[in-house]
Amino acid sequence: MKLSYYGLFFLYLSNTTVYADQQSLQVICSAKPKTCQWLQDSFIEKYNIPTNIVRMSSGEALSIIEQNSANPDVIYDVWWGGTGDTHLKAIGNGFMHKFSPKNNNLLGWSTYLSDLSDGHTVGIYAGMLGIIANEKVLAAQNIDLPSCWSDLGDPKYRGQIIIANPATSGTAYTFLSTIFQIYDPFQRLQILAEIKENILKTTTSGYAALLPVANGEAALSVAFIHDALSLANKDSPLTIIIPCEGTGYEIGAASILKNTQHLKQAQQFIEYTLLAETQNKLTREISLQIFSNVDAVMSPVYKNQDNLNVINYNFRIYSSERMRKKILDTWDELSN
Ligand code: S7P
Repeated sequence: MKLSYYGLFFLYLSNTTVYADQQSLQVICSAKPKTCQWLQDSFIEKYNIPTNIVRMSSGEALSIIEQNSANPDVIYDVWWGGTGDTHLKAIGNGFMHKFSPKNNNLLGWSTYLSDLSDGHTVGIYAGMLGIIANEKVLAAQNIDLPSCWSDLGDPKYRGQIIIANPATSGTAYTFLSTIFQIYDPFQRLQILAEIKENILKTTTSGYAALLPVANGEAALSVAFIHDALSLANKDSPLTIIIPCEGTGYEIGAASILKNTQHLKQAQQFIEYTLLAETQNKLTREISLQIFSNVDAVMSPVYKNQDNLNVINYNFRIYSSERMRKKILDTWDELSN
């Protein structure tokens, strides 16, 4: 029997259910691990509220929440970070608590997500997707850089792409839904089939796919550009390409789970992450997304307006149950 990506993923999750300790605030964090650790430490330091943060990729978190919605022993309180489409899907299925932040000093895209979810989530950060290339690896083989999403299917990039699994990763799901929104059904099937042929391996999270590319194991990845820039250094120069067709973007969200046993602390946690002071510390020390507080400093990655060739991303449609299934099934059924 051939186990699909999807099948393997659920097999993996069925062994990882966490029975949370009742005393602490339990937070699922879908940002990069360093950000999650920083949030745990700084929140405890500031409020002295026992808090336990578990890192999961966006799709992993969604599956855990879906599987455990009816199990009162599994008591996650907050889901912080990760792509907004996965939060919206959990909200659509009735798994999340209402939450409207007291903080009203937020940018339009942040409150847009609240409106879209009928007051069940809020946008914490935003970031654009891009093609990330290790030019040294390409130059060593005399291969030029791709310029467009469709170039990634060129046979010259065979074995040169490492991306995440879209069932587990919000980054990879955003990539597929971007291709779905740019190309017609025939073209997207063809492009995705060609790209899949070029994949060397997949990872669970989008950020994890960048590490082997930075280390020269392969030449190309697809990731949020702020994550790539926070990794780029002199020894492993990563080049960011905004594809010629335009690119998709994420609104990273924060929501409270319906079964929370620590509602007040959960609200306090999210409010803490909406403060300009918290967001500025993250920008200075760890994370280069655009943060949602009006008074937050602008990430140096996104200051350059030339970077903003984004598509009119449809969060409502691409977070729906039907569309998520369609996208994941399409990817799963393509061979590589
Ligand atoms: O650290 C910020 C960030 O990269 O973390 C999230 C993450 O990449 C989404 O992760 P998965 O692919 O693991 O689901 C992003 O939401 C965000 O840009």
